[in-house]
Amino acid sequence: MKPGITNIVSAVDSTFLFITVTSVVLLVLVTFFMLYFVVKYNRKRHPQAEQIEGNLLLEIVWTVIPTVLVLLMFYYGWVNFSYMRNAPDDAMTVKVTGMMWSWQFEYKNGKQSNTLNVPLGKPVNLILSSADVIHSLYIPAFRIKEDAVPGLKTHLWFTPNEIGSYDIFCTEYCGTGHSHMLSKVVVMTGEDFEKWYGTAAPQGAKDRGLNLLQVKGCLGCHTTDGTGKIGPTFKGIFGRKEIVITGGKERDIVADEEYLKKSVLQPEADIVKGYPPIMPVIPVTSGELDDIIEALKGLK
Ligand SMILES: [Cu+2]
Repeated sequence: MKPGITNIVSAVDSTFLFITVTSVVLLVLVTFFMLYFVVKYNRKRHPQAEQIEGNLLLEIVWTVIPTVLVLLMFYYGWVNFSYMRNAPDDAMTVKVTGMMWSWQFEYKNGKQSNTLNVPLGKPVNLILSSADVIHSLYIPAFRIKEDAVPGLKTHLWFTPNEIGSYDIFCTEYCGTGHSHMLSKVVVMTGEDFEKWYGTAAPQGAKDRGLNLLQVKGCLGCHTTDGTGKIGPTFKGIFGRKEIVITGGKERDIVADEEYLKKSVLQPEADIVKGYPPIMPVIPVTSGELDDIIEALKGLK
């Protein structure tokens, strides 16, 4: 860790401020002199053009000053960038998976969540990957952003310094649900975090299923309150009559267990009329699928 840098937010902000202020000062200076010379050397005052040989001192000044400025920009950029790329050894590791269209966070003890819960003051090292296409995890409050790429592990770290809840966005256009790919970083006290971290996984098929609907990102596209989103609502789905499109032909079905299972495993097989055929295949075990069906039966 480089001395003098205490956190990523101030490192990014100070570099950004330095580059912006320098650029604004130069813009004002250049514009001022441009207008000044337009007035000073206009044709009315100088009907006869004259040859100006040059000025060695002036040329040295306008070469050296910008060179020093861009070297300083590089220096600050490099020092702060290398600080941002190297997580401290005591950081807590969280696995992040981007998928169409949700974020899944997995902790060391196997706990999964669709919000990033972290304890105050402890560095967090995120290891990113993607289950389908390229996404990009962006946490503006912490000034960090990194792509989540299928088949590749990328990383990102930060230290949360204030209790609160902060937005997470996907900043790589990843399809129809891209703008719904939102989540939160929830910064809590160490005590609250330990309590949350230690909570056992939900018991009972229905509760496990409801948790899976969250964690697997289903609720990114399907609601449980009866309103349509990107896909049909889960409310009252079990036993509902639907018109689906199968291989280009409309047919009537009843959403029974067999149909629901098939819709998870082969989302493209039957498309409910009026919805786009965009549901990705989300990896589930057969046990998880049974729990999900139990949860769907309960959403009346
Ligand atoms: Cu995305």
